[in-house]
Amino acid sequence: MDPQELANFTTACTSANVCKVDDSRVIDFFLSHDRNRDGFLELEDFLRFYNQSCIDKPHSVWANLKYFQYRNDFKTMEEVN
Ligand SMILES: [Ca+2]
Repeated sequence: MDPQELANFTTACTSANVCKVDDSRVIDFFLSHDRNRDGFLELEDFLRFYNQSCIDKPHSVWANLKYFQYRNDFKTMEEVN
């Protein structure tokens, strides 16, 4: 995932304004989670972030899942309709 993709993901996860690539959330995220500093977030980095987020801020993780149409049983709304 590159910074633009993270900005798009952040926009998709929130109902706030559009997140731009130069948003401090994007910059700070890459500073904290792009372990090999290549400008891309590897799947392992992304999963590590979400794993820790499940512990630190579960309400945010549930909200993210909800935005992507996942129910509390991890089924998508598409699956059950
Ligand atoms: Ca990287």
